[in-house]
Amino acid sequence: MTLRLPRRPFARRPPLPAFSGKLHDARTATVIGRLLGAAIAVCFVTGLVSHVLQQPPAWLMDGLPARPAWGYRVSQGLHVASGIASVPLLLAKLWAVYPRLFVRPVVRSVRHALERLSVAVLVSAAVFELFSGLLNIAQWYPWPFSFVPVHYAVAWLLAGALLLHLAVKAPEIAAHWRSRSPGTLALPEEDAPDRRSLLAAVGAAVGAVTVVTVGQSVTPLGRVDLLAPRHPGHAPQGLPVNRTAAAAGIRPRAEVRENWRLTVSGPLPYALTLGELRALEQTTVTLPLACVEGWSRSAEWTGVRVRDLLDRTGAPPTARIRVTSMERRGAYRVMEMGRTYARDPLTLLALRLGGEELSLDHGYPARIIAPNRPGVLQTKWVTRLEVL
Ligand SMILES: Nc1nc2c(c(=O)[nH]1)N[C@H]1C(S)=C(S)[C@@H](COP(=O)(O)O)O[C@H]1N2
Ligand SMILES: [Mo]
Repeated sequence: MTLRLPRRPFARRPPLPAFSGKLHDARTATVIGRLLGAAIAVCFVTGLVSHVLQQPPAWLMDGLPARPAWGYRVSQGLHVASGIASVPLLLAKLWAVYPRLFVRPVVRSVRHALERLSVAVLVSAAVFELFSGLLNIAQWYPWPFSFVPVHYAVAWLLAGALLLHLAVKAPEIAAHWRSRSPGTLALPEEDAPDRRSLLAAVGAAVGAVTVVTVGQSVTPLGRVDLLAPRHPGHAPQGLPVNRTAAAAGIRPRAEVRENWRLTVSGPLPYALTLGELRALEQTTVTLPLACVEGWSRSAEWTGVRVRDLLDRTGAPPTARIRVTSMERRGAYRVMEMGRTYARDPLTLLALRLGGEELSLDHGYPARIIAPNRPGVLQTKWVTRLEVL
């Protein structure tokens, strides 16, 4: 008598995951893809805003809007929040489509090869942007290139690959844009409750990562700001310090007080001591410091209007200026400011923060504070203004 063993189905090698498996279908990919696409679109547009405000092309320099004063805070807050929300969305999307990434044969035709290549570019660019952006929030740069130009260039690569992907997938996206009532088309409608659970879980993940990080720019949520690298309120004078005076090589306060002068070069150049600067008309404004890394906080600043300093040197109202810090080297030592900011009544050479003299870390004896500008351009330890 012979004993017949049943053939073991997976004896050699497990079959590749089937595309028909639960929730690895086009409807799930479309629904998650829509949310991910929206988050990436917000992230891309706000990223462009940030880039233009930081490094405007020459022709735009004098046309940048200084209002609304909170504009950059909102735009950059959205940039960082949409980027963080994209992380769980991208993971869910990759999970939904991963069987497609492992199809065999690897390449079926030229068209298929190009399509797979574009998906490879899309996925790598998306992973790179989210990863480098997250590390930038933490101010950790474990790579040999400089963050801004590379993050910016790859954003365009991502945008291009995404548009191509949308074009290639347009028929499939259109077919699965709406859920169909059972029976109208042979779709696996029995998956609908599972899909709803998946979407609820993804939604909860997006909500969770947002709530624990967005407090770094949305002050009322600061208390639940558990995972953001900075709590904007927990810092000297209520504002975080990215670059300390020690790191910038600024001398001790007493020495600065002795030797510091503000020089203003224009048609009628002049120099002022700190005492003379304090004797000029002082203005108090409430403006946020909005760091490109996503933290932001409003504060009350007191100082001399830049506009008044420029009038004193006889600068024309169209003048653009260059601001130089005492810092000897560093990416933010020198900053240029277009006409709209220089003439704005809210733009100050600030001497005080929250009613107190500026601390050395916050730019003592004088720093720039202007509306609707990235934190990187709010130059600290200012010593020279030049009319260009
Ligand atoms: N001279 C100089 N100014 C600077 C910087 C710098 O490195 N050097 N950092 C900028 C950045 S990135 C930010 S967000 C703000 C932070 O200001 P705070 O340290 O007073 O909070 O200062 C800006 N001004
Ligand atoms: Mo910053």
